[in-house]
Amino acid sequence: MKKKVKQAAVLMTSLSLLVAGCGSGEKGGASSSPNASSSPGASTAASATPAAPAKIRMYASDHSMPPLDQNDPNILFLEQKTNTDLDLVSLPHAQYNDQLSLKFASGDFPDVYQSWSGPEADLVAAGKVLELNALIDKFGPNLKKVIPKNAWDAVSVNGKILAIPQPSTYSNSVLYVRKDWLDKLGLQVPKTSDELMNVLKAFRDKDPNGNGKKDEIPFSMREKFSWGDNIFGMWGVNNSWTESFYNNEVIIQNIHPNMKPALSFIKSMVDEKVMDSEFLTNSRTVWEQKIKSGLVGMWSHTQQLAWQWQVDLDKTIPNEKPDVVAIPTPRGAGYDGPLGTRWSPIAKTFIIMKSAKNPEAIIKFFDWLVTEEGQLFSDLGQEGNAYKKENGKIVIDTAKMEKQASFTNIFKIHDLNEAVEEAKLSNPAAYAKVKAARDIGLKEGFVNESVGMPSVKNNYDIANQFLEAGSKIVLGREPLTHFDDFVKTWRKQGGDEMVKERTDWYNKNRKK
Ligand SMILES: [Ca+2]
Repeated sequence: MKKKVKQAAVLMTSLSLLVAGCGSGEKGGASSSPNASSSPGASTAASATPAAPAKIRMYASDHSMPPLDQNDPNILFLEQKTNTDLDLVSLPHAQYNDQLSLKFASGDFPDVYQSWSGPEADLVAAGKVLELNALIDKFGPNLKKVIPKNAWDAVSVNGKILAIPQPSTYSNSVLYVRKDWLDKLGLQVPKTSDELMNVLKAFRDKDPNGNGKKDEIPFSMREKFSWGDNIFGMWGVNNSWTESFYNNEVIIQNIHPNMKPALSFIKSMVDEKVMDSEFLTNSRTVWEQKIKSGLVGMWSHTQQLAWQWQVDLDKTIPNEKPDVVAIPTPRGAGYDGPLGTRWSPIAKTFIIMKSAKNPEAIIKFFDWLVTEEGQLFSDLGQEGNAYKKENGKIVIDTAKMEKQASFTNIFKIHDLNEAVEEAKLSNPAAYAKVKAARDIGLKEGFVNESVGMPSVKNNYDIANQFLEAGSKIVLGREPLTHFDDFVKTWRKQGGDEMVKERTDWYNKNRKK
């Protein structure tokens, strides 16, 4: 009970701040009477008087950062630029979906709310969600220009656009290699799974760290097969929740037949002792420690950290002159489909309710955010604060930029602004490394059909059952054929229902 009271108090405070913000805003007395601007008399005062700011009530995640004040200078600037009166309610990230559900269940709907996918199926079924096609055609020219088709597709059902997506054009994870080790041993970047195995064996045998000890860990990954994405990705599958349309069914990739060659390859890595012996249990800390101490030759990780890994290793093993580079995912033997990791074309989304009072203004609001000016603003705030322009180049004050991360997390609706990304990094070498990793990520990746699908009613313990069967296979306690038994058993114990549920949804809503 006490907590509820406290929340109400916070809400009251933010509302009163909003009112105060309006009163002291550039429009002065006009806001005291919401009807003033629509009365015929108002237009006689000055023909150039703009329309009253459109009120927009928005729910968004706080992205685990301090909530934004309604008087935050960036919010005020955004309101002024878009002629809106924004009532932003940021909800705690960890309970975001629960809190949203509670609000919706009690009939408390905003004009627009943030999500990470298309709207929940029950909201759509209840007719609560606004279809955006016509509005975007009319009021969203920049949205149409900046957001690619695959991102729109991920938030569309039967061609009806049900959210504004923030696009994400690259896949999650790339393969990193100690290029200095390759060079030292006269090795080429591996392009196939066989070449990869040869490189890993050379790392094992030829003392690339030069300490006279056979202490190298050619490849490392983390507990429960995590961060092994680009090993699985050599055969176009993924261990984290990923679904694909295969053989007229939508299946979770843990039961995809391509898992067999992937698990078989991991088994050979274990047999050849080129895989970290603790790969099934490594915590993040232990795994990072091994890489930073210069023992690991290759690992899979998010491509955004291409420069961070270099900085970390420069710090911990400067004498070895480490060179961390991202390389394309090698092609698995016998496989000819797309490589890399599962790929989501969207980052976050904004869903507009049918009850929204100013849908046109909401579309225009997001349309401004993806203009070149809006992109710079949502990334870096107002010019002269966290950034300035010198000879046409953006120069960033990093400390100030970090202070406005809360704002960026909520309002950034573009993917990456190249000029900003370049300016964020300390030097051209850093940018080159990050760009190279991103370019690999851009070319790679396969579609994850679960993006934009409703959540499953029951997953029939797929993750644990895969982990158990997969571990037994790669450790040699069961033969590779055990995979077929695992699939059969899982399907029989309810998995078939999940496959049917997903396939039915796909056929009804997505099949072309
Ligand atoms: Ca060594």
